[in-house]
Amino acid sequence: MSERAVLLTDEEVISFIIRGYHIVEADFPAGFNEAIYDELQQLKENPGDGILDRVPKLYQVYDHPKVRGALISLLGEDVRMNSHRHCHVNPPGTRSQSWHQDGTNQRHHQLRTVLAMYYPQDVTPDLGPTVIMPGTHFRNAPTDRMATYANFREQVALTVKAGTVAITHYDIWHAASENRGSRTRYMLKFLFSRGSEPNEDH
Ligand SMILES: O=C(O)CCC(=O)C(=O)O
Ligand SMILES: [Fe+2]
Repeated sequence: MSERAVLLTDEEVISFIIRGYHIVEADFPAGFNEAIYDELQQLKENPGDGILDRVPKLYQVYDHPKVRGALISLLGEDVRMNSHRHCHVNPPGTRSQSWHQDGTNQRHHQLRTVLAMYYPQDVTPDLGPTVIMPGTHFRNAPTDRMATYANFREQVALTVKAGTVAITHYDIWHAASENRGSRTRYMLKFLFSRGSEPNEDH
């Protein structure tokens, strides 16, 4: 039996609704994040959706009580891991991505899907952090139009500690930034969706 989920407070849920993201700093056992980093480095090709089979330790990331609790608070007890997932590899020397929303905008008055982005290494400003723009999850924007957008005053660079899981609304504007550092920055992007409608209890 897994440890009890640590749910979000009402303030944290309200903050997510307004800003479109919530950061979880998970306390994994010593050496856990480093072991995942090493396994990722040994992959000969990117296995796409198969990343969970290739690196099964990732189950423990999304089963962490604080991660599971945040997902339950946002998407209900019946929250489901999506079969689509991806290991985003940002090696030294890459250029910044353009601002974008993933896939087709899924705008809906209820929260349906989130991205849960796990970082197995510390992400310093030079190591190509993911940059997100709070509040943009309600704003449908064609990727073409965003191609000329540069820095926003209120953008947030996810400079985080190893073991952090950044949970965002699926529609938030985001981009990988350039990696000026000397090692690869990984980000594991998993999707979670609501499995059933909210009831009176939650
Ligand atoms: O690697 C990142 O930080 C973000 C990558 C991304 O958003 C994408 O490729 O869709
Ligand atoms: Fe993306």
